[in-house]
Amino acid sequence: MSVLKDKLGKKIEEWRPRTTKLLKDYGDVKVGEVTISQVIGGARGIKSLTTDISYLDPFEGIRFRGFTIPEVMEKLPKVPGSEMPYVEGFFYLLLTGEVPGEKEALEVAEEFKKRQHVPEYVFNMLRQLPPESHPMAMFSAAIVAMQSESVFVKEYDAGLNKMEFWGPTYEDGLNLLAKLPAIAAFIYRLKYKNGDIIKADPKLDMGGNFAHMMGIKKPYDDVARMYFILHSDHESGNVSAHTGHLVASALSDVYYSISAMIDGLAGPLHGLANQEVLRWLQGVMEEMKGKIPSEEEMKKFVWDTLNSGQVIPGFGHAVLRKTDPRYTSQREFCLKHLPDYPLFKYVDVLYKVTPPILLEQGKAKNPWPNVDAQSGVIQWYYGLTEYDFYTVLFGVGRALGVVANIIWDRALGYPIERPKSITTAMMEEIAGIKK
Ligand code: AMX
Repeated sequence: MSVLKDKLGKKIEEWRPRTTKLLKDYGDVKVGEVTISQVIGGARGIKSLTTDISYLDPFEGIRFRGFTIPEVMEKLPKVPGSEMPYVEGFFYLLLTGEVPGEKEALEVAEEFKKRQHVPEYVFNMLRQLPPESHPMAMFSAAIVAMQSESVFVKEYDAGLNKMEFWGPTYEDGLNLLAKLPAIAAFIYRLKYKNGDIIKADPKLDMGGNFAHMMGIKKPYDDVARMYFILHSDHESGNVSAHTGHLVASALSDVYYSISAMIDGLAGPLHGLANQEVLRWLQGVMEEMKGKIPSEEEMKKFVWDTLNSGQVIPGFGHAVLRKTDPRYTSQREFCLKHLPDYPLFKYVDVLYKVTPPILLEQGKAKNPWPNVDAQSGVIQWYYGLTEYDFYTVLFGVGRALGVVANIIWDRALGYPIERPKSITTAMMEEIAGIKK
């Protein structure tokens, strides 16, 4: 058994009694109340999910296994010659809650390498899709196409004990994660580089190999590592994470669950916002004929968008009530590597003018920028200007967190998810509205 799986097995054995005790002895203890605005309003803020992989504080932002983003970047072992940690080491942290040493990170990297071969039928299938297919549709299709590879399905069909479900889920999860960079890079090269595919380099780590297969030089390997880590997890109620968990709760395997997760991420209010930000900024750039707008000029673009009934992409959040630390990390990267890049200056002016305008408009509960406001600029700077590909990068990262969650879902025996609906008439009655 691999070091990671062995360690995880021990953690699971230690953890199970905690969940069992809560359920058995404290199952009736209330954790909150539900209001009509929450029922109509997308279940916002209802505490009805549990995960130990990450926690999102509205004012502090995300913590992965208790660590802030700067702590993660500082504590995890770095790829030699790079500023950023091994993505594989970060996955070890997400799964086990322990910071790996270099030895453990390298062992996970080896595990991924062993599993990275993508079956040829996936590439053949992608080649058959219409050329106008969105990269997210291609990505989702490629993942679900591999469903017949599921180890979980084979073992389940052979009569697997419920306590053992997590083992083959782990195998499926690692098999899939290891293949995602090659699939993503294939989609990119097929769609935008005339199908000129670059083969994987077995010597490289996940981030390094991805940059290599994309055909983008250093320090894009570090951009890839940073990007996958930052986008990995945001507790479990956001659309992509929740979709992955929900589908997996029916004991659908990791391929079905992650494909569905990708579909949720593809919406403009969620992952697609990073593409929308770039599209919006390009519109401003065209109107400004490339000149950096003054704050007054930028204010006009923002108000015009709001007055035409559209959202400002990259701003606002359902949980956060401050600037997203994922935005801040990427901003720091920009300040270090591309401080004078015109598109970064645009984002900077946008950052200055938008929050006060959203406050003045008085609708958005959070006027501050989220992860998506900054990420496209970095990609653009390193030559990845095909912005409808950006959400695929988000998807590779998000899969790390969702796979970790699904493995733990199976380990702790979380049941099929099934919230209850009520009718409008029932709510009117609860509210005491007289007919
Ligand atoms: N621009 C304009 N209006 C906004 C806004 C923004 N950036 N953010 C929120 N609002 C509006 C909402 O549309 C809503 O208007 P309504 O009352 O007319 O329906 C009102 O403010 C209240 O919304 P909210 O409670 O503050 O936000 P929410 O929880 O309903 O939605 C989010 C959160 C992210 C979908 C929303 O802020 C938004 O649309 N932002 C722009 C798109 C974006 O950046 N999405 C990416 C989020 C991060 C991610 O998942 N990748």
